[in-house]
Amino acid sequence: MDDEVRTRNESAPKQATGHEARADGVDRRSLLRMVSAAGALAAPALAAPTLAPGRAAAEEVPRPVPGIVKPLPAEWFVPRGTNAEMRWDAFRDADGESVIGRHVPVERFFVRNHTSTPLVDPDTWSLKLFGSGLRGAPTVQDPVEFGLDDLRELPSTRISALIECAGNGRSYFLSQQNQPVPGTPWTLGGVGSASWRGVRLAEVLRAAGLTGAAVDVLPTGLDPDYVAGGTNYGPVRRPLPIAKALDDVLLAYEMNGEPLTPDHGAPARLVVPGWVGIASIKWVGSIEVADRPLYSPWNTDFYRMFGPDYPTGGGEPLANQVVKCAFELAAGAQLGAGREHRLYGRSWSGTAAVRRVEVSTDGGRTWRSAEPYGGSHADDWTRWSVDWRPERPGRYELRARATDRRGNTQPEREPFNREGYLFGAVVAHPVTVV
Ligand SMILES: Nc1nc2c(c(=O)[nH]1)N[C@H]1C(S)=C(S)[C@@H](COP(=O)(O)O)O[C@H]1N2
Ligand SMILES: [Mo]
Repeated sequence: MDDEVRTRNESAPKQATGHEARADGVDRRSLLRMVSAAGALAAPALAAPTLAPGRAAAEEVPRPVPGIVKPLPAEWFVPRGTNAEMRWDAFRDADGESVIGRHVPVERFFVRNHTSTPLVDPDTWSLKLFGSGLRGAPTVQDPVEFGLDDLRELPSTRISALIECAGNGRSYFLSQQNQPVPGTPWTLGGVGSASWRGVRLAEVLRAAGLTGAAVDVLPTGLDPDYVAGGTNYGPVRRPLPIAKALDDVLLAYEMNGEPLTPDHGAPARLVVPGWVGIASIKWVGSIEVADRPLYSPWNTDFYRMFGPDYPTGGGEPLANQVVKCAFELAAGAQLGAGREHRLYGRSWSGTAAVRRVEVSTDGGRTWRSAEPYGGSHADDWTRWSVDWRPERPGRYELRARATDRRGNTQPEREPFNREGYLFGAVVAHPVTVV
């Protein structure tokens, strides 16, 4: 099934892995905390935003997700296994004032980790490129290497782009359609927009000697192997077709104007605009460039559509995200009767800029247009608001529905797929008017 070349460099990163932890009789949680503290001393530029010096040693600091380095205050995040979901009600303070602009601050950005955040030393790290799609076909043992300084010397580019998990919205398969699906039960907080700076992957590939024969590239993460259901799937890695790699993919080393932090891929990650989050490999250690199609469990077993409506081996590997909307409001929020409220939300699509957003405050019977603000970009979300004056107390269901410039819109019901990927149907948002 899996005929790829293994690209793991065993000697490369310092990781907060379970192996070392168990060998020393220290549990993984304490080890990560210790390594994090050491990292904060050794690499202040990377670790400063994640752990304040005074807090690193404090045993009582709760870590709701042990594999994540940054603090996860309950007002901002919902812990979900190895991941942390961003709360949409954290976009506004108690008075309804906006506290988040176009970009989500790094400390509030959702985290999706298959295992745990590795601490990679930026001084000894290098990106290793090899394979049959490069001039001279360098091998994994003798790759073309770029250190962080080498990458910074290449022309840099800044983009605004969303990262969104393919499973974002998965919980609505069960809650709205009565279809149980396995996997992280995200509501709508498995998404975030940031400004990314780095070097275009096309630039790096060309500098490494890209040939016209290249078909696929395979970036591999330096995080610990992903083990599930008794199977070791190896390090997180997913092939990317050369056309997308050369189009708009960024090898990012900055997020919102600061060096990447450990949880978001330091020292460098891919940002693959419009595509499922798994394409945006964090902590990239190597990239194979091949003159033939490449495979890993992440484009064969995972991140394809499976189910009665799909071929036996699954649909094509997932690429673009679907259209979605979210209100900057808690589920079950209370609003005063007989008063004018301004409801805020954001809409996005993995295919094109959002063209229209409609909102219903009566459970989907009537719809009106929301007012966009702050511009609309293909790789980013569109912010909007709508005014609503509910006269009578009671329970209401808010709905928002977006359409992008290609005409993609949100259905009432999402066709089932076994893993619950790409839930794009209109989401009912309950509120209580008091
Ligand atoms: N190496 C590596 N890269 C990874 C992952 C991972 O677990 N390991 N998770 C992927 C998934 S599924 C998503 S949705 C995004 C999440 O990026 P974030 O944690 O910065 O929000 O990273 C992707 N890149
Ligand atoms: Mo994801």
